[in-house]
Amino acid sequence: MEDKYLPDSIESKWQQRWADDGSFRVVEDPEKEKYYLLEMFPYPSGNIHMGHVRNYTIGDVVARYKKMRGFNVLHPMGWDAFGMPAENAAIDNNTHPAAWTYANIDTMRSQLKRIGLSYDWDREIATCTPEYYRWEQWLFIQMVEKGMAYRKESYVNWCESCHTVLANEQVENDCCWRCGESVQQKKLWQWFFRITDYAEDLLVHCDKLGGWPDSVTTMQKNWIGKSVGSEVTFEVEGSEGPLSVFTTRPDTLFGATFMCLAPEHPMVASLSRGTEQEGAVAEFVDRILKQERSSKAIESYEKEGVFTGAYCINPLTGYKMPIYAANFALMEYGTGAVMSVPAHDQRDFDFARKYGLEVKVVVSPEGEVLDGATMAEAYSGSGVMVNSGDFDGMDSVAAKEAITDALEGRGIGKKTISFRLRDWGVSRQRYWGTPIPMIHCDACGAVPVPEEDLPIVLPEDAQLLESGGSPLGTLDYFKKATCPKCGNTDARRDTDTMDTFVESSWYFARYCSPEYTEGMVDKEKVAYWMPVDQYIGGVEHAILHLLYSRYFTRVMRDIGLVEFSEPFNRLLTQGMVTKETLSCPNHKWVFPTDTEKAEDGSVTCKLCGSPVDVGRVIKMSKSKKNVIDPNVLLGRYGADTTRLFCLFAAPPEKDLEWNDESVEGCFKFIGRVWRIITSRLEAFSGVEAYAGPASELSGKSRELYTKINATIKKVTDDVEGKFHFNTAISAVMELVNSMYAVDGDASLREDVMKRAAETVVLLLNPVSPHVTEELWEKLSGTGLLMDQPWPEYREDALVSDEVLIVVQVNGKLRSKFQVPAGASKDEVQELALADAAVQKFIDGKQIRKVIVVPGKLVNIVV
Ligand code: ANZ
Ligand code: ZN
Repeated sequence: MEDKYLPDSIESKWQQRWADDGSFRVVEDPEKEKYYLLEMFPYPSGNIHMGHVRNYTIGDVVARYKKMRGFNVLHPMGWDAFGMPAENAAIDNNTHPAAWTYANIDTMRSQLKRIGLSYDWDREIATCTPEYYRWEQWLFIQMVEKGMAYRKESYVNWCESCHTVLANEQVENDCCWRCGESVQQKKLWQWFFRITDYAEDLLVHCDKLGGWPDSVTTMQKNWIGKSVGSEVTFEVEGSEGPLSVFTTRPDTLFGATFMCLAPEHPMVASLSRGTEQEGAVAEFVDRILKQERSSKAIESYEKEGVFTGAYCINPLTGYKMPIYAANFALMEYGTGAVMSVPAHDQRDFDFARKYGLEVKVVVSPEGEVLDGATMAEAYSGSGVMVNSGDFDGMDSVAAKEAITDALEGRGIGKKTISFRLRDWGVSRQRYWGTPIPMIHCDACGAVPVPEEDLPIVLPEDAQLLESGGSPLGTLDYFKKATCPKCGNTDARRDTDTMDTFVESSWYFARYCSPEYTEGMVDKEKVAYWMPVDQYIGGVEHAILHLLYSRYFTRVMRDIGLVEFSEPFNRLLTQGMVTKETLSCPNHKWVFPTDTEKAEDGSVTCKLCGSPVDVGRVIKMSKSKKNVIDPNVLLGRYGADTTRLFCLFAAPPEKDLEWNDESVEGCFKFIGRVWRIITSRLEAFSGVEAYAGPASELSGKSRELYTKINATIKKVTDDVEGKFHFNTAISAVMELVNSMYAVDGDASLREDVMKRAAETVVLLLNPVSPHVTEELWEKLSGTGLLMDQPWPEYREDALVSDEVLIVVQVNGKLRSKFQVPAGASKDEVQELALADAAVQKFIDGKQIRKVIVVPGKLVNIVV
C-alpha cells in the first residue's frame, strides 16, 4: 500500500523527536575523534533569508555526514547580537534594542528549527548577554595589563549619521558601510588593540592555511601588506631633531629633492612655527584633516601640499630639500614622512611639476637617456644607476642593498619592514555593545575595573537619540565611578562600547563551554574541541572577521587560554543566492509573488497588469525585491525539499541561481523516493537487505547491486573533503531511476531491492533528514537513521558482470548488446554475426574481416 508524501507532518514529527531525545547534544568523548563544524553565526536582523538557509544547510549536511562517519560532532549556533541596526530599529519603532533583538532571536531560532538543522541548542549563545560579554570585558582587562591594548588620541573616521567611529575597513569609497553617509575625520581618545604586533605571525601562517581558499589568504596577505625597505635619517636645517623616512627605494636616494610629511606629523607644526609659512600650513592641515585619510581615499585625491618653511639635507648629495606637508603622505604608514624622488615615483613627479621642484634622474632604463627637465612621467622601473656618485653603473636592484649598507655604516640608515596593517581601534560611541570596563581617574589615568566587579552591565535606560557622543555618557549614575586604585570618588567610567567585531572574534571558543562561569573558556573542553575543523560562511568576511578571529586566537594563546594559533582548519566560502530582478513600469521593482507568468513565458504585474521586465540575475536583496521568503518555500514544499534544492542546484562555493522548476523537481524526486519505497513495504517485510558478495547474484539483481555499490562510492568520494553535494545527489537520483527500471521485474531479488531502498535513505539522510528518517522507520530499521553508520561499498560489486559490445559494419554503428564480462573473442564474434540487426547488413555479402576488441567492439568488414 502506498501513501502520499506529506512533508508537514513528517517534519514536525521528527523535529519533535530529535528535540525530545536530545539527538544533537554532545559532550567531550576522548574515545571518539571530534569534528567541530561551524557556520558563521547570524546577526539577528529579524528574519532568515535564503542566504542563511543555504549557508546553514551546507553546514548541516556536513555535520550529519560526519556524525554518520563516526565523529563526535560539535555543531553549535548562536547570535551575533550587538550592533547598530538594533539601535536604529529601536529609534524607528520606539522600542528597546534588547527587546527588538531578543524578539528577532526568537523568530529566527524557530525558523532555523523549522529547517531541521542539527544544532546542539544547549550551547546557544547570544553575545548581548552579560554572561557572554563579561568574559570579553575580562579579556580586555588582561590585554590592557599585558600592553596588548592601549589608549591614544587619534583621528578617526566618523559617521555623522550613525554617530560613530568607523574602522578603516568599514569605510567604503569614503562612505559609511552601513548607511552610505560620507565619512569625516574626528579626533577622539580611543582604545586600540595592538594587532600589528602579530602582523608577521598572521602573515606567515597565511601560507599554512591549506584548507582555506587561496583567494581569501591572498586578501589577508594584501591586507597585512608587508613591505621590505630601509629607514633613512635626514638632518633638518636649524632643528635639533632629525627626520626619518621609510622607503622601498633606497637606490633612488641621490634623486630625493624634497620631503613630504603627513599633515598629522608632529614636525609639521614645529617646523613652520615662526616662519612666514605658519598661517598657510595651519590652514592647509586644518582643511586636509577634514577629509577621509584612508589610503584608498587618498589615492583618488589630486596631490597637493604646502611648504613648511624648513629644509632637510640629503645625506648623500647634500641637496637642500624643502619640506612639505602633503595630502598623500599617511601618518599611519612607515614613519609618516616620505623622501620624494620625482623622477622615479609618479606621485612625487606630479607634485614636483605642480610646485616647480627639481626632477633628478638617478636610475636609467637600459639603452635610454632620461632628462628630468623634459620627461613626461616618472620612470619607476629598475635600471642602471646614474648621477649617484660611487654607485654609478651599478644595477639599481643591487644598489638598494649597497646604499643601505653605506648608510648603516654612517649610522643613518637600516633595513626595515613596514606593514599596512593598522592597530585595531575598538572604541565605539554607541549604546548597543559591550561596555569598555575601564575607569578614568585624574590621578591614576585609565584603571581597569576590578575583576570581581565584572560584568559591567549595559544599563537599560540610556538615551538613544543623543546626537554625537556615547549614549552611556548621558547616564550620570553609570558614568560616575570610584577609582579602584586611589579611591577617588570623582572618577569616570569609560562610556564607549566595543566594536561588535570583538564579540565575533572569540565566540567559536565559547561554544566549547558556553555556560562556564570560572573563566572565558574551560581550557580542557576548548583543548578537546578546538580548532574548528570546518568553518563555513560568506566571502564578505574574508578580511575583517577572519583576521580578527585569527588575531584573538593568538591573544588567547599568549594569555594561556588555548594552545593553538589558528582557529579554523578549513574554510568554505559559499556563493550567493541569486535571482532575476522583475520591474514594472508603474511599480518599479516587484516581488516575484506580485507577478504572474503566462504560458508563453511573458510576465505581468498583478498590481496593475503591466508587462514586467525580467532583468539581470543578481544577489537576492530586499531592496531589489528579487527575494524568495524561506517561510513560503518551507510552507509549500517543506524543509527536506528546500534543503535538497540548496545543495542540488549548485556546488557550495558557486552562486546558486533560484529556479522554480528546479525546486519543483526536487519535491517530485522526494515523492519518487517515497513511492518506490512505500509501495514495496509489504514485499520488504521480513526480508533482510542483501549485503553479500556480488558473485552470488545474476541478471537484473546483479546489475542493481552494482549500481548500489557504485553509488555509495561516488557519493562518498564527492562528499568527503570536496562537498560536491550536487553530483552526489545526481548519483542517488540515478540509483532511484534504476530502482524504477526494475520495479515489477519478477526475476529481481527482493533483498537487493531492499538494499537499494536502505542505501537511498542512508545516502540522502544528511540532505533530507526528515523524510528519510520516516522511511527508515517504515523499513523497520532500528533506532534513528542518523545514528546509523554511513554505508560501505563492496569492491567486488563495483564492476558490472556484463559489458556493452558495440557492433560496426564497415565502420558504421549497426547494433549493441550485453555480454558477460569474461566472454571470449570467439563467443563475442559469434554473437555479433548472429545479431539480427547486423544480419541485415551482411546478408549475402562476403565477410572479409572481423576485428574484435574484447569488452568493447566488433567491426565487420564486408
Ligand atoms: C622613495 C621612493 C622612490 C619611493 C621611488 C617609491 C618610489 P609600499 O611599497 O606600498 O610599501 N611612503 C613611505 N611612507 C609613506 C607614507 N607614510 N605615506 C605615503 N607614502 C609613503 O610603499 C613604500 C613607498 O611609499 C616608499 O618608498 C615611500 O616612497 C612611500 F622611486 O621612497 B618611496
Ligand atoms: Zn585614581
